[in-house]
Amino acid sequence: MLDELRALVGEGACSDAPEDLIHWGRDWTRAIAPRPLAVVWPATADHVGAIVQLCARHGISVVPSGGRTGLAAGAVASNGELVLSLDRLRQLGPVDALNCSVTVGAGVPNQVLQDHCLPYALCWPIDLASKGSSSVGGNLATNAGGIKVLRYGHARNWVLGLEIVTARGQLVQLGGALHKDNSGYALQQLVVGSEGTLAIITAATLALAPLPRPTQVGLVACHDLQAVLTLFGTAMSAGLHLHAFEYFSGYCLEQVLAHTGLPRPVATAPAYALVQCELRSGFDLASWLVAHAGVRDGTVAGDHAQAAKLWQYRERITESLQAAKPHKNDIAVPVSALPEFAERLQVWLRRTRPGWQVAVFGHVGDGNLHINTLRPLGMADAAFLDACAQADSELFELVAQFGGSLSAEHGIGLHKKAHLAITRSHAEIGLMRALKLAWDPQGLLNPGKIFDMR
Ligand code: 2HG
Ligand code: ZN
Repeated sequence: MLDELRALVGEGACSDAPEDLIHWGRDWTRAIAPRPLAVVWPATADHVGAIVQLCARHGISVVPSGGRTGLAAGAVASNGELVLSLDRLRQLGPVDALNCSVTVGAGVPNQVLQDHCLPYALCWPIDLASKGSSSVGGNLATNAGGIKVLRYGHARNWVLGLEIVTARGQLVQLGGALHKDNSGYALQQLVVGSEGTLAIITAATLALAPLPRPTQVGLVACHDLQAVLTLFGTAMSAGLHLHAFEYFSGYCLEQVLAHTGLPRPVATAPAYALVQCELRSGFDLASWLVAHAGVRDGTVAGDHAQAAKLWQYRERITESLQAAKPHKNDIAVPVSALPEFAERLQVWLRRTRPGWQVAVFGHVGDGNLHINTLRPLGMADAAFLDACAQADSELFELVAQFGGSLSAEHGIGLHKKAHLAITRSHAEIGLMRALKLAWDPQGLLNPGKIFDMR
């Protein structure tokens, strides 16, 4: 099989070296050990098709692989699969400024795409802390969210067409550059967010947005999470034209300061909010924030460079926690239910994780909280994982009571599939299984991710 692969893609484009297997066989998660058969880096979509056909003949499963910044083990190959990296599919098509669209290869990093569109005063408005390394294909396969969902929505809102390779190795174009196309099922939307289980994305035609109008960014220290949520409610009712409204706890900021060496931006507090809104004449974010009860201290960026610095306190939380291998939750409830849910969450955390360090942060403007639980000193890895798995069921039951989701934006991957039925009905999961069977009858593409077939 490996000889055939090498003959197909070239000697240097396929590896089974132990260090490659570890590096390419996993994403940002660390709980499951990578154990792929090999890694292959095709140069063209036709190669991708031929590789899938080869795998089908040999009965080898395929794990499609993008920038591997995912947090749900959706790109982990732990079971002798072939890792199929889309890294070399980096073609950048011309920007169609009139149609506001561009076609790019799946391996193009998010930031490279943004730079490509900038001269046309356009952007692909999916903005992520991992934009330097996450790729367009991965962003779409996981329907990535990020820090501007409040303003622009998820990745799926910004895709027009997809080029895919099916589980039979067929290259198929789904949709095109059309902003309006009501001719039957929107199959490209089915592939978006399917985490590589239905097809492999090789290229995408993306919808682009005009560059945002100038914005103001402020970082404020608040009494608690409830004060942050009240501030958000007031901002919404005041019609603040929000682009982002983010929360992080005092503990998160301390971890970022320790990890990055950045200076303390505002007075120490239990909770912080990062607010980004459009610059409108007659509105001054600084005075608006100061006038708000519950805000202890704050700073508003004077220019673009200062705004980018303020964002670092929020965007660098994940990397600051990474060394501690935290257990991650990524839940969502309807935004209006967040204040009551947050109240119940705090009580639940105090009861189930007394004395544990828990980093809570997230996109409160989207009803999305990230809960990172750190392993207490002296507790063995296995005991920690067991305790977290048990706590997860309780947490997701609570989320379900509020009509929420156990994964707001990171996806299900291997990590959350055991709990999927808590917030998705059996009927829904049954329909997902039927689709998987129709698209991938041999179960070759990213098997075991999202749900098992039985
Ligand atoms: C973020 O919002 C990312 O920074 C990562 O979604 C969240 O590390 C996490 O739990
Ligand atoms: Zn997030």
